Amino acid sequence: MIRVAVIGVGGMGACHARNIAESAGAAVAWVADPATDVARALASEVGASWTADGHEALADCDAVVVACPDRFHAEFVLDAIDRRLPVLCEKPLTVELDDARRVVDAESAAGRRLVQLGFMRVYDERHEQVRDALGPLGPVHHLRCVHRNTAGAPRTVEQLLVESVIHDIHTVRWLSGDEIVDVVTSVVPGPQSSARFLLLTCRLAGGGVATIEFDDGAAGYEVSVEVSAEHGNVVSSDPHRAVVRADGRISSEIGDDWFAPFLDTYRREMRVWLDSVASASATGPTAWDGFAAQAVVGAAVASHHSGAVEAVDLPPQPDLHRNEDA
Ligand code: ISE
Repeated sequence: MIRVAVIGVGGMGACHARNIAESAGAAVAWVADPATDVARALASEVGASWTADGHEALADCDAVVVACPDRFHAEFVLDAIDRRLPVLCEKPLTVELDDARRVVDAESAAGRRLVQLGFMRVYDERHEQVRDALGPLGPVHHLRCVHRNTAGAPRTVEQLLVESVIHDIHTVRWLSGDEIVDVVTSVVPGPQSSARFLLLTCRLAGGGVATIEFDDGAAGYEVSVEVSAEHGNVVSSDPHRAVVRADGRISSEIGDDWFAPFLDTYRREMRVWLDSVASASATGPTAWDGFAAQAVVGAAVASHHSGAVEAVDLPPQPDLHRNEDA
């Protein structure tokens, strides 16, 4: 039985804890969060012990899920690596690039992969279909990600990039198999000092280009991808929703929630991670993927301020993360 400590009881922590509780061969040993009432309730629901101190939980478990607020990710991932515990960390890996570098270095020094990063689009069937279809189509010429979010509280350019667009940055790297070498960011402002719409134009190391369109105040939540490659073009399928013909119109519901469309994806992500813990061989998105995506965010923020094309400066990739799924 794999005894997992879940750090953080927000939406993602609770989702992961419930998925673990329903998984064969695994149990939630600890739920750790200072938000006592919510944490205690979740702990009793999934049959776990509760603590306010995540490090106490790490001292008594076989594996860790880090789903606390982004700014605390690095602290817990580094502790997990130090204890040689496998860790599934929610995206983003960290908020600061230097912290992401520290995680990559610590894992390299440990000499084996311990971190799986929560870039969960890679476990989403609609994205997997695109990846599989691209296999025989040759080099990517243009990759287009469209990410329509429904407005919550107004957010800054930096928040949109770190909290949301980072998914699309990973999708670009994963589907193209390329690093992003430079980026230009265009912003349509929202109310006060918030941002409403971002367009990132990225050059890829292999000569292709990628564009990421992100709307934080769309009419409904939608994520899609379209890829033009040397020998063909692939467009992700629509999520299945009934098409209604009534009153002289054809209509289909979009939905405004980012969580519900991915419930199966989170289950699959958890199953893959638990299997990798059981076989002591981490798979999936790496700490390097988290670092590289964070470096693109840094260049995109710089481009927003300078109005110019900004290079993404990546150090050499450590051997440990080479030849892994991007
Ligand atoms: C949210 O945190 C997610 O992870 C969703 O997948 C993403 O689409 C959304 O924009 C984020 O805010």
